[in-house]
Amino acid sequence: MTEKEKGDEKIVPLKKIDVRELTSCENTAQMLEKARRDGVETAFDRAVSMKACPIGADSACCKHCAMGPCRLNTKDPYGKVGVCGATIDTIMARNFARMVASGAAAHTDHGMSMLDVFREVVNGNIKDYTIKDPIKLKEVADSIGIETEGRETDDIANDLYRELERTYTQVEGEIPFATRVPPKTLETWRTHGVVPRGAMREIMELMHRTHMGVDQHYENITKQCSRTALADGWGGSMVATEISDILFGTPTPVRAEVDMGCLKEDQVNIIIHGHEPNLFESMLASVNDPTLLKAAEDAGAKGINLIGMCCSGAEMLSRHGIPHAGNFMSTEAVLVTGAVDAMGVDVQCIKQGLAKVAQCYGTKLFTTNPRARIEGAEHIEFEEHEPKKCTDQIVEMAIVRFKNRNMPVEIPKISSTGIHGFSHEYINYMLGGTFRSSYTPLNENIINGRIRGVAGVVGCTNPRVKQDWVHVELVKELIKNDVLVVQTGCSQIALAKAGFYKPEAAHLAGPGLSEVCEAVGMPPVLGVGSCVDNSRILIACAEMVRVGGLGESIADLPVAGAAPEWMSEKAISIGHYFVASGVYTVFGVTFPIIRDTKFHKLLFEGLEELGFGKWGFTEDPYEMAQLMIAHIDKKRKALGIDKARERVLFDMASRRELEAI
Ligand code: XCC
Repeated sequence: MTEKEKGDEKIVPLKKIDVRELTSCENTAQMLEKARRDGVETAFDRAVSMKACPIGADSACCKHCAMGPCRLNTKDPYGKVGVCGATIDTIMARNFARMVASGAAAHTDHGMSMLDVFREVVNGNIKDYTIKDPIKLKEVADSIGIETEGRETDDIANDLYRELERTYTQVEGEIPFATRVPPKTLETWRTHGVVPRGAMREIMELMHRTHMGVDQHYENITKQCSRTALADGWGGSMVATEISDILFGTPTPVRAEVDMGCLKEDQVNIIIHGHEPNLFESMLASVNDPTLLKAAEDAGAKGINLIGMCCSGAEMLSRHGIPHAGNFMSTEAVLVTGAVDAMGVDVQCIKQGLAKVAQCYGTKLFTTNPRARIEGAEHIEFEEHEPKKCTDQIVEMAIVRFKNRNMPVEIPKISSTGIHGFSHEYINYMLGGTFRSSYTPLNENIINGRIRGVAGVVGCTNPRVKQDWVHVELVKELIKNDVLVVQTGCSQIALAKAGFYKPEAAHLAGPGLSEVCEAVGMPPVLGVGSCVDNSRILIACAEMVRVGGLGESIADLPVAGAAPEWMSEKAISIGHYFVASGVYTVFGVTFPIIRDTKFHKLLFEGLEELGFGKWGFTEDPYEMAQLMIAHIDKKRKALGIDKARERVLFDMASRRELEAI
C-alpha cells in the first residue's frame, strides 16, 4: 500500500486497499467493491483517509473554555497542565464523564419517549398501540412494589407510569428499579453515594461538574459518572426495554433471516434504521395495509419487504422475526445494492453520509423524528398519535421509487437464518420449564462447571477495525472455553451473519456448554435485542445472584462483558454502568484515556477495590477472551467452585471411558 504524506495526515489511495481488510462481512465487501466501481464514497473510505486525532484519542485535549483549547502531551502527561491548571487526570475524567453523560442522555431520552407513548396509550389518546403484554405489565409493577392483586390493567398501568416517571424527574431518593438491584450491590452503591436519584438530575449534575472550574478531582468526577451511568442502565434503558415489551410484546425465540440476502429484487424494499421501536411497529402495520399492498402490486411488485438495521432492527428481529440487513457499518453498503426503495430513520447511529449514498442510488431517505434531521434527506414527521400517517407516506414514496427504478440492482446472495429473541423471561422459562421456571439450572450448570461463566458481548462496529472480525473471533474463543455468550445490538448481528445463532452452532462450543445447549436446544450464543436491552443482561445478573450459589453481589459472579468494536458514546455509558454494577468490562478499538495515569489506574484497578467492577482494554480478540476467562476463573476460585469444574471434566472423561467399554 502506498501512502502519500500531506502534513500530519496520510492520504491513502483507497482503491489499493483490499475490501476484505476492511470487513469480514462478505456482502458488505461485495458492496464496497461496487461502490468503488460506481465512484461512491463510504465511511470505510473516510476512515482510511482520515487518521484519528492522536491527542483526542488519548483525551489529552480540553476545550471546556475559551482560555484553551489546551493540549497536553500524551507522551509526558504530567509534564504540563491546562491554562486553568487542570491536570491530565481532571481533563481525561471530565472528557470521559461527558461521554457518559451523552450516552446516558441518548438512552434515557429514548426511554422517556417510550414512556410518553405508554402514558398516551393508557390515557386512551393513542389508539394505534395497545398493551400487548399485560402479564409483563404486572410483573414490572410488582417488581417496584405496586399493588397488582385484583386490580384492572389500566389502573396498574396508570400507577406504573407515575412510578417510572420518577426514573427521570425525581430530585431526591432512589430510582424505582433500584429495587431490582441485589442488596449487597445496592449497599456498595449507597456506601459510595452513587445510587441514582433521577436521570435528568444526574446528567445535569454531571454536565455542571465537568464545567470549567467545578469538580477538579478525578475520583469525585468518577463518582458522578457512575451515578449517571447507573441512571442509564437501571433507569432509562431499563424503562425503554420494559415499556417496549409491555406495549409491543416480550420477545420469545423466533427464526429470522439476517444479512443483505434478505433484500428482494421483485419487491418494494423498505429499511427502518435507528432505535425507537414505535416507528418500526407502525411501519409493520403500514406494510400490511391492504390498500398499500394493492398499490405495490399495481406497481409491479410481488410485495413489500420490510427489513431492519442496527438497533431498531435488532429489536424487531427479536420481537417479530423481521429480517435484518446488517449492522452499523453496513448501512451505507446496503444502499449500494440499488434495491432499497426507502430508508426511514429516527435517532442515533444514523451516519450523515447516508444522505449522499442514498442520493447516488436514487433511494428515498426519510428522517422522521423532530430531534434528528439530516441535510439532504426528506423529513416526514412521525407523530405518535397518528403514527401511520408518516409510515404510510414512506411506503407510498417507496412504491413510486420501485416503479421508477432506473439503475441496475445487485443484491448479495448470502443470508443466515438463526434463532433470536431470548428475553430474560424466556431464558427463565427455557431453563426451568413451565412449572419451575427459574435460573436455578443455569446457576447449577455454572457451579458444576459445565458452563464456566457468562459473557455479554455487545456494541457497535467501527471502520477503525475490520468489521465483525473482532466480535466473531472473541465469541468463538469464549464459547470454545464453555463461556455462554449473551449479545445485543450490532454485535448480535455480526455473529448472526456468521451463523452462530443456529442451534447446530452448539458443536462450536466446548464440551460442557455444548452439552447444555444440546439438552435445552439453544444456540451457544443468545441474542437479547438492542442496546437498551443490555438492561436484560443486568436483570439476568441480578437473577443469578438472587437464585443463589454464586455469591451475594453482581461483582461476585463469574461473568464479564465486552464491546470489541465500539464507537459511540452510548457504548461508554453502557460500559460504565456494567462496571459500576460490578462487571469486568473490556473494550476494543481504542480507549479514550492515557495509560499509567491516576485516572487510568482508578478505572482499571481502583474501582474493583471499592467493590465495583473494572474496565479492561485490548484490541486483540484472543487476548480479550483470555482476560475475560481469567476474570471468570478468578471469580470461580473466590466462590470455591473452581474445583467443581475440574471434577466435571474428570467425570465426563470417566463417562466416556465407561461408554467405550
Ligand atoms: Fe449504534 Fe444501537 Fe453501537 Fe450499533 S451497537 S452502532 S450504538 S446501533 Ni447499539
